[in-house]
Amino acid sequence: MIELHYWPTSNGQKISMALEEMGLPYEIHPVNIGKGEQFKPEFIAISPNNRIPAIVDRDPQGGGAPIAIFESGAILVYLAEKTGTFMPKDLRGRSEVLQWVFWQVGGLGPMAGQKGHFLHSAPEPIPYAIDRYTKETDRLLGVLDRRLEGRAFICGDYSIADMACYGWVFSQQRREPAVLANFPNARRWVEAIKARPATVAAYAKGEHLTAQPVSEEERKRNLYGQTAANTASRIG
Ligand SMILES: N[C@@H](CCC(=O)N[C@@H](CS)C(=O)NCC(=O)O)C(=O)O
Repeated sequence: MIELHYWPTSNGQKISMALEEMGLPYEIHPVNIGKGEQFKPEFIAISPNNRIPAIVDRDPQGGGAPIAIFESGAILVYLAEKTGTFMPKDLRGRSEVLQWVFWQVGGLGPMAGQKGHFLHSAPEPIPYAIDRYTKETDRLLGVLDRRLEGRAFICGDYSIADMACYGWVFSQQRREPAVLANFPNARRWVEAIKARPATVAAYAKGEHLTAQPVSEEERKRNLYGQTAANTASRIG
């Protein structure tokens, strides 16, 4: 059994998508990041960066003590290796999938995340920041679109690279339908992944969680303005 410590954000959903695709039994342990549950000592024990997602595999290959993993890219690779699925085993294929997983966690996710922050959550509009992250996200969507030219998925068959990227493209498209106007390959790819039964199941399992009310003020207090000192004092 795998414990999934998450909240249904783009980073969280990629792991529930993978668990659904792989048919692994898992139980959801919600970490309401708007309420500050990412600072609880029991969560920090498995995710020292106070970020979701994290997993605990109670039945690791070869037995032994449960394994805790944080960082969504590392979790996706772990699950692909555990099941022998959604990542090629040959040198070249594996290397390609890893490159695109790293591209997402180091590029698309952070840039699209900052774009969303400065557009929708910053206390006042900062034109330079909005422009910088909107352009960089657009550039990255162009990279993805070019990669998908003549390909159904990012690296041959559907893989953890697609699972990593999907939520970051889908969540932008949901908020800003025209964002993919110039990217027909990415549009086609998003629709194909959206329709997969595992994607539908993963998103459905997270829906009831976001229905829990958290005031905007509390959410912003918990998510923004974290420093080493104030995070350490919250962890206790
Ligand atoms: N690089 C990390 C990023 C994780 C991340 O940013 N998670 C966000 C939700 S999408 C979070 O936990 N935020 C809580 C906070 O900011 O305190 C990963 O890929 O797992």
